[in-house]
Amino acid sequence: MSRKRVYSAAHWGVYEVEQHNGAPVLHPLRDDPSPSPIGLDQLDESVQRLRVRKPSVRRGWLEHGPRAGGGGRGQEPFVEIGWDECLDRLAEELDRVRTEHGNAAIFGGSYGWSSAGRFHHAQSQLHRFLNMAGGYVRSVDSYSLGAANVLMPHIVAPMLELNATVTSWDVIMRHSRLFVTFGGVPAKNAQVSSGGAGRHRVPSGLRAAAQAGVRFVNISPVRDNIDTGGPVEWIPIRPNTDTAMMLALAYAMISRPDFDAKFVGRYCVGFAQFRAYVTGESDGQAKTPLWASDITGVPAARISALADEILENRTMLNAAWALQRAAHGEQPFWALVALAAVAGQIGLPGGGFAVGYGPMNLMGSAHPRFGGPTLNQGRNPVDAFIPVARVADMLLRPGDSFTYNGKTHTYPDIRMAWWAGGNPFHHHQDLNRLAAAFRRPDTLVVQEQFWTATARMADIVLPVTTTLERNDVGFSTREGLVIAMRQATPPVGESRDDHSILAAVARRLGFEAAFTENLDEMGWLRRLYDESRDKAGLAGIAMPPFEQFWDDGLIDLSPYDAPHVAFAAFRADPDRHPLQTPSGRIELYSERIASFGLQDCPGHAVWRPPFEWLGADAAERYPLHLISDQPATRLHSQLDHAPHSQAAKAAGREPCHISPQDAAKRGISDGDLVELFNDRGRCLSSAVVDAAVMQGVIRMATGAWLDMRGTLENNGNPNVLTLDRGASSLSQGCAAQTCLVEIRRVEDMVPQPVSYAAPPFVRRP
Ligand SMILES: Nc1nc2c(c(=O)[nH]1)N[C@H]1C(S)=C(S)[C@@H](COP(=O)(O)OP(=O)(O)OC[C@H]3O[C@@H](n4cnc5c(=O)[nH]c(N)nc54)[C@H](O)[C@@H]3O)O[C@H]1N2
Ligand SMILES: Nc1nc2c(c(=O)[nH]1)N[C@H]1C(S)=C(S)[C@@H](COP(=O)(O)OP(=O)(O)OC[C@H]3O[C@@H](n4cnc5c(=O)[nH]c(N)nc54)[C@H](O)[C@@H]3O)O[C@H]1N2
Ligand SMILES: [Mo]
Repeated sequence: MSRKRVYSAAHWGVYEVEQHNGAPVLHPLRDDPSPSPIGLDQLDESVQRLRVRKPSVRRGWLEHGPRAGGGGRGQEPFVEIGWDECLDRLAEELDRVRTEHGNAAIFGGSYGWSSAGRFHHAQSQLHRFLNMAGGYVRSVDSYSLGAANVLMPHIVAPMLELNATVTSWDVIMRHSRLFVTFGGVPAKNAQVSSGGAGRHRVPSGLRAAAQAGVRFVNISPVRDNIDTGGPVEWIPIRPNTDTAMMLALAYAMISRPDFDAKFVGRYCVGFAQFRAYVTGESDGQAKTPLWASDITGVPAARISALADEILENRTMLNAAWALQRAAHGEQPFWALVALAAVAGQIGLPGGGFAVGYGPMNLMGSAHPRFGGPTLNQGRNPVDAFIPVARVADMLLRPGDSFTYNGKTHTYPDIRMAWWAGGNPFHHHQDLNRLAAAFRRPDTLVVQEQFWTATARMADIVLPVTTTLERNDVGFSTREGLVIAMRQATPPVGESRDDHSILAAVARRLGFEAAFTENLDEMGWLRRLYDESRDKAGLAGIAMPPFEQFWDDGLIDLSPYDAPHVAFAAFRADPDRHPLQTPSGRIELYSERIASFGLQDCPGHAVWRPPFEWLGADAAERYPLHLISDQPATRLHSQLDHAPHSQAAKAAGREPCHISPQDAAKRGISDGDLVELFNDRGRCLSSAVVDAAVMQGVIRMATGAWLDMRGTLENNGNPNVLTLDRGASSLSQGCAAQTCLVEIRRVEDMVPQPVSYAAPPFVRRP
C-alpha cells in the first residue's frame, strides 16, 4: 500500500517524516541528489535534552523586576514559573517601558535565522506583535550582507535581486570556459537556503561544469572550499586583500593595447574616474600587478596572466559573501563588479559576475521565481533603527551618533530588548563586549527552543516549539518546492509556538484580535498559501488549492524551470531594461556615494587597508589572520549539540585549522590543545595541521556554543576574538572576517571538561 508522504522543511533541506512505533523518524527527501545530514538528528535525545521546557525567569528579576539590574544576567539561577504568571509579568513590563520611556526604548530587531516555515517565522511574529504594541527600534540589513546590502543598490542592484537572478548552472556548464572565484564555492554553505532548501544542486552543478570542460581558479586563503571532482587551481591570497587583486586585474586589462571600452561606455557610468584611479592618474599609485602582489602575496605574473585568460575566455567571476563581511567590505564587491564590467561579459551566457555561487543553495537555480507566503508585519510607528551589527554600540552608547548610508542617526536608549529566533551570543563579534552591553537594559526577553548562550543571559525565557511540533508552509525563493510542513510530534515540555505566545501577551494588552485576526494556525496557513498562490498565478505558475497541497505534501515547481542568464535583458537593451541605480547603468563611479563625502568609502572602488590584516603593524603581535567561516556540520549555532556537529569536534571542542609552517613554528602538532588569543579575548580549540590553509591564516568555523570559564572560552567560539567595528561609515556592516590572533600550545593547564548544559535552576524562593 502506498501511503502519502509527510514532509518537514528546514533551512538545510526537506525531510520525509516516517512514524516508526509511534515516534517520528527523519529521512532525506528521496530525490535530493546531495541531501544535507545536518537535520537528521533534530529529534535525537542529545538535542532535546537542552530544550527550554517551561517559562523561566532569572531569580533576581523574578524578585525585583526591572529594578534587579542586569548585573546578575548569565550568572543567577532561573526559576520555572507558570505560563499565566509569566505572561502577566511580561505584559506588565512591556506596558511599563512604553509608558515610562516610549516605544523607542524597546529593541525588537531580533536578528537571526530562526527556523524554516513562513507562518511561524519568529521575527515576523515578533515584529507584527511589537508594531501593534506601539512600535520598536528595528535593525536593518544582515550579518550576512551588511556592506553589500547598502552598497549594491547604489551601483548595480539590490542583493535580493542579485541573489535571485544568478546565472543558472546549466548555462555555466554550456557556456562558461573559465570560472574564477574569490573564496571558493563551498558546498558546505550551499546546504542551506533561508526558508527551506530544496534539492541540493551545487555539488552536481560544480561537477557538471568541470566535466563540461570549465576551468576553475580559486583565489582564497584556504584551498578546500571548492570541490569540482577535477583539478582546481588554487591561488592563495592574504585575507581581506581581494580588492587589490581585482583592481590589478582591471589595470592589466585596461592597459592592453586592444582594450575594448565598448561595454563600459554603453552599460556603465564613471569609467573615467575608475580608470584614473586604477592607472594612478588620480592618486599617483598605479594599481599594477606588482603593487597588488605586495599586498596580496599573489605573484604579479599570475595576476597579469589571469587578466588575459579572463578576457580570452567566457568567464564567470564569483565572490563569496565572506569578502564583504570585513573592514571596507564594500570594496571587494564594488571592485568585482568593476572588474566584470571592464572584462565586458556581463549579460552574456556564462560570463559576468556573481555574488555569488556558494553562500546558499539558491544561487544558480533554474527554478521559477515568485512571491512566497509572508506574514504581514504591519507598520512600525517608531523611526529609530540601527544597522544590525551595531547592537553593542547602541546598548553601550545611547545618545551617540552613527552614520549610515549617507545620513547621521542617534542610538536610542534601550530599556527592554526582546529576541525571538536569533542567537546574538552566537552571531555578534567581540562577545565579551556584547556581554557588558547586554547587562545594560532593564529587561531582556528571549523566546527560544534551546538553552543557548543568549537564553542564559535573559531575564525571561519563553519555551518555543520546533518546526516538527507545529504546522507550517515551507518556501524559499527559487528552491523549486512548496512544502506542507505537518506537525510530526507533540510539543516538548510546556513549549508553545511564537505566535501563540505573542497572542497571549497581546490579549493582556488588549489587541489579541488584531494580532490573530481571529484565525487559528490552519486558518493562517490557508491565508498565506492562498496569497502566495495568487502571486504564483500572476507569474504563470499554477498551484493547487490549499486542501490538495496539504494532502499531497509537496508542490514541485521544476516543470517551470528555465535556464537563466543574469543581466541578459539589460545587455540586450539597457534603455528598455535599465538598472535601478540612479543612472540606470552600472555605476563604476557613484555620484551619490561620492556626495556622502566618506573617507572610507569614496565614489568608486578603492583599496583601503583593513583595520587588522597581515600587512599591518598589529600583525607583529598577532601574526595570524583568523577566518571564522560558516560551519559545515550545523547552521550557525543551531544543532551544535547534535551528534552530527559533535562528531566533527576534537575532545569536544571546535577544531582550528593551521598551516604546517605556522604550526611548526609554535611546536603545535595535530590534535594539540591550543589557545587562540588577542586583546579582546581567548578561547580553547584543538589544532588541525592542514596544508589546505595558507601560511598566516587560521580557520575556525563559527557556531560552537559560547561557554565562558572566567575569561577563557572553553568550546572554541571565535567570536570572543573577532572585532566589533562597522565595515565602514557607509554600511556599518559586520566585519567578522577582519581579525588578527596568536595561537599557542596549551601545556600549563588542564582544561575544564566541555559541557553543553541548561543553566542552574532553583525553586521559587
Ligand atoms: N565570527 C563570525 N560571526 C558570524 C559570522 C561569521 O562569518 N563569522 N556570520 C554571521 C552571519 S552571516 C549570520 S547570518 C549570523 C547567524 O546568527 P543567528 O541567525 O543568530 O544564529 P542561529 O544559531 O541560526 O540562531 C537562531 C536561533 O533561533 C532559534 N530558533 C530556531 N527556530 C526558532 C523558532 O521557531 N522560534 C524561536 N523563538 N527561536 C527559534 C535557534 O534555536 C537559534 O538559537 O551569524 C553571524 N556571525
Ligand atoms: N552549513 C552551513 N551553511 C551555511 C551557513 C551555516 O551556518 N552552515 N550559514 C549561511 C549564511 S547565514 C550565510 S550568510 C552564508 C555565508 O556565505 P559566505 O560568507 O560565503 O561563507 P563563509 O563560509 O564565511 O566564507 C566562504 C569562504 O570565503 C573564504 N574567505 C574568507 N575570507 C576571505 C577573504 O578575505 N578572501 C577570500 N578570497 N576568501 C575569503 C573562506 O575561507 C570560506 O571558505 O552561508 C550560509 N550557509
Ligand atoms: Mo548569514
